[in-house]
Order: sequence, then structure tokens, then C-alpha cells
Amino acid sequence: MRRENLIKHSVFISLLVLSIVSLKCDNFLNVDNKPFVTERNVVFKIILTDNSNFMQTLYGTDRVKNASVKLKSNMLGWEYSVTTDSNGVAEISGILSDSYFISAERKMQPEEMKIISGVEAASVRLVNSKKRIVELSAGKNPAVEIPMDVESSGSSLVISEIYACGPTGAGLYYHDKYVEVFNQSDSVIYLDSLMVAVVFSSSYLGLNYRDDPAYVHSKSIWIFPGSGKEYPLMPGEFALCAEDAIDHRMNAPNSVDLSKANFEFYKDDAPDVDNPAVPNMIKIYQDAGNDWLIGGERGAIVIARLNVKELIPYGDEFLIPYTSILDGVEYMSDPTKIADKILNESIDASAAGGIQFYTGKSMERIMIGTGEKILLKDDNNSTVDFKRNEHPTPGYY
Ligand SMILES: [Ca+2]
Ligand SMILES: [Ca+2]
Ligand SMILES: [Ca+2]
Repeated sequence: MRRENLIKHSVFISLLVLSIVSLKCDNFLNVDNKPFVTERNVVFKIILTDNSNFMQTLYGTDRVKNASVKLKSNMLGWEYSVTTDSNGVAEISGILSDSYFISAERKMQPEEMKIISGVEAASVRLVNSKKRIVELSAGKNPAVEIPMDVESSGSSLVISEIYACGPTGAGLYYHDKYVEVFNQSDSVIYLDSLMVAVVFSSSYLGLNYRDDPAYVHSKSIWIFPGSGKEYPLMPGEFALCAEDAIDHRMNAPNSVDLSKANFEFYKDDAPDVDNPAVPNMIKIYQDAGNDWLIGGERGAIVIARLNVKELIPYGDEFLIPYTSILDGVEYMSDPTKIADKILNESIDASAAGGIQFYTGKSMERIMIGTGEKILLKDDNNSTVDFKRNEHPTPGYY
């Protein structure tokens, strides 16, 4: 018995020595004899929390599950990929304390978006736009929490609503038209000198520039006032641009109050109303009509960022390069008649609308963000990006 014990004892000791030696080697040396550190055994945790409210709506939790997380170490450039579990936690071990660049992504499934917003929106993602770099340190910071937000797809400045048809019960009253834009980025956008151009349907003249490979053709070009940073639009804010910034209910009881509009289209060479409290849009070119005018049932509006000097004269029109266009929306009384479209498919693949004259309806982008941040659908496909409003929502959603 004693002898057996002694053997057991010595075997145990040699195993212990062996394992300590191997542990030391494993921890302090690799094949290239470069130093390793003991923290390689620490399990780091990346915890993804959801700011969008999507996960709360779907799964009753603020954690983001099934998200892919990529880490890139600052010091060595090594990259790792992990996925969050059902608690929104991604565990990773065998890495060094370092500063890491993190790209976390949760692709939303169309069927999930259907539950959230009623629309089977594709290409919606939650991403870690607010926190990209984290310090992982075995001693102090083995777990980090990273907020996830809805990624802004498409343009950061979008046309959020168009009201064009005119109100009910007021004859042929149509001076209450407006276009509304929305900042869905995370930063301030300056509206100064931004261009708003109207594209009319000319198909009755046998003209259609839809297939022009590079330019929108417009006879109605206006810009926002300001020369640099005078008209900031904060993230999540709307800017309302009214044909006439007055309370139209004085003339048409079912119309809208646009007296608090942010901007007003004032045509200085025409008998037009000018609300002195509302800054005027600047007319660059519009040779016809007594006011800014958009088609009641069909037409198109683009917003573009380019210098007026870059406009190209072409007959009685100006050309705006597609590359300068931030957003464009076409609308038609019958949006299924795609063959009659006037905007190139690269700007708007289809059309909003389905609204007849003097019905008081507007078309507004569908909201897909429900949490801290409003996000409006923008897949450059207005048939599915827009809905019809029974009553306009000037300056709000
Ligand atoms: Ca006006
Ligand atoms: Ca004014
Ligand atoms: Ca609105």
C-alpha cells in the first residue's frame, strides 16, 4: 500500500510539474518565442443592447440576439468573429487586452419588420454606430456593453411627405401644397442652398427623359436660403416648405395650417403672398406660373446638393446630374402605370400616390423606427416606401 501510494504520489507530482511547465509555455511563449500573457484564458463578453425598441417589440428584451460581432485588435490587427447568444452576449477568449474596433450587425428579417412596422422591409440593420472602439482589459474590463441603433439606409436627408392634390370642399383651391423633408441621420444637416427641383410629366408631348442616363430635366428649380450654416436641421427634425405659409383653413375649411411652415415658396415676379415671419425659398428658375407649383395628381420632386453654377442649361430646362441627387420621389394618380414614369429607376424605382385631385390626401414615408429614433423607409422605391394619409401632417409625423 505504501509503495503504491508513493508511486501515485510521484506520478501526481510529475504530472503537476509537467502541467505547470506546459502552462508556462502556453502562457508565455508561442512558437515564435514571442511573449503571451495569462489573460488569454479570460473570457471577454460583448453585450449588445438595443436602442431601437425592435427587440423589445419582438422578444420582450433590450438585448440583441443573433447578431454578428467582428473585433479587430488595434495593436496586432488580428480579427475575430463571434455571434451573440439568446441573451445578446458574445463571448470570446484567447485574445489579448487591447483596444478593439468593433463592427456589430443584426440583420432584421422582413418577417420581423412586418411585426414591427407592418411592412416587410428588407435591408434594415441594427449596427453599433455610436460605439465603435472599446478597450478590453482582462483585469478591469472583461465585459463591455455596446448600444445598437437602426442603421440609416439610403439618403440621410429624405423627402418625408408631399401634399399636392388640394383640399376637399373648396372648389379648385390648390395653394396649400407643400413638400416636407426629414433628417434621419445622426448629425446636423444644413439646408442652406440645398436644391428643390420639380420634374413635370411631359409624356403628353411625347417627351420623357426617364431614360436619360445622367440627368434630371427640370423647369422649376428653387434653393433653400442661407449660404452655409444658417439653417440647421437637427437629427430627427422635419422641415416644412409651403407653397404659401398661411393658415389655409381661412380659404378652405378642410385644408391645413401652414402659417408655421419653416420655409415658403415666394415667387417675387408674381402676385404671391409672403408671410414675413417665414423665410423664403429662392427661385433659381421657373419661367411660368404665379407660384411654385407641383402637379396635383402626378409629378416628381428631387432634392439635390449642387452649386447653382453647376446646372446645365438645356432648351427651356436645366439639367441636374443624378450624382448630386439626395432623394427623389415620383407620384402618380395610378402608380401601377410604371411605363409612364418620368424619374429614372435609379432615383425612384416606382411611384407613390394613387391620390386624385381635391381629395385632401397626402403621401408620407412609412415609419420603420419605433424607438429613440424615427426612421423612415427609403429603399428608393416609392410604391413601397410611401403610404397615403387621409389628412396631411405638415411638419410632423
Ligand atoms: Ca407662394
Ligand atoms: Ca415669406
Ligand atoms: Ca409629415
